[in-house]
Amino acid sequence: MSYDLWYWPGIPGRGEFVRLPLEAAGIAYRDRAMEDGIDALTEDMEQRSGIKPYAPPYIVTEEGLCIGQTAHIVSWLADRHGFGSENELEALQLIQLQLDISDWVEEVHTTHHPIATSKYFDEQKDAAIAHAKDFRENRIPKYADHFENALSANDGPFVRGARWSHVDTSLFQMMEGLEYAFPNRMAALREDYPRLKACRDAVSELDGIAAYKRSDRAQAFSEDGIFRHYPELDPE
Ligand SMILES: N[C@@H](CCC(=O)N[C@@H](CS)C(=O)NCC(=O)O)C(=O)O
Repeated sequence: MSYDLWYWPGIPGRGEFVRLPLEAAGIAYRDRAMEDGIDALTEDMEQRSGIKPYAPPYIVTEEGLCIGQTAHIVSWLADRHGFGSENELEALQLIQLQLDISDWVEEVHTTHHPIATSKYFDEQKDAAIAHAKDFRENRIPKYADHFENALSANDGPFVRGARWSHVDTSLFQMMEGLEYAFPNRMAALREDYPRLKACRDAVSELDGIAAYKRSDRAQAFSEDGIFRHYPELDPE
């Protein structure tokens, strides 16, 4: 079984939240726009009929089933491949946490695009500086507290305890991205969140993730993606 993952080539972006559990679980997939280019992605989106994904990332099965929305994709993959939970309450709580991560990702995007997604950062820099200050001071700790608490429910290093889930790979990516975008703020906060650090370390040590990070498939963060480092948004 293999999947086609469609996401904008050249950035980790939201696509990375889908790649990571696929890589961790050793599930075969093709990163179609990385292979065939951005035009292939826009053509694929245009030729779809019926109810379409609103935006990448989306995933397509060999049978042609097409699913969008990052949190929805990884929760569905988790059910199919056993990195969710067989326990109904726990499975629902994992989806809830994954949706919380989606909200957090959107807030990261808003730090550099507080006025309009369609405008450049330089056109909204003053608003971004004000918005990022609140994000650094209030929102990062509030979300981090929430996930530190979730990680305390079991005996770590993952939310479920010893077995990783789609929430852990997404928390790993959040921590990686925040460290890239807000290194000063994250350095100041790091000691306050030992469970998040342990989770991130444990995900990085999963065989599939370690191999992926060594591969040429892994893409670096940049100022084209969701997690962007603008020094004005993370003063010392
Ligand atoms: N909530 C969606 C958001 C998808 C999304 O915003 N994708 C971006 C790329 S990361 C995009 O292509 N957006 C185009 C648009 O919003 O017009 C998800 O989590 O998958």
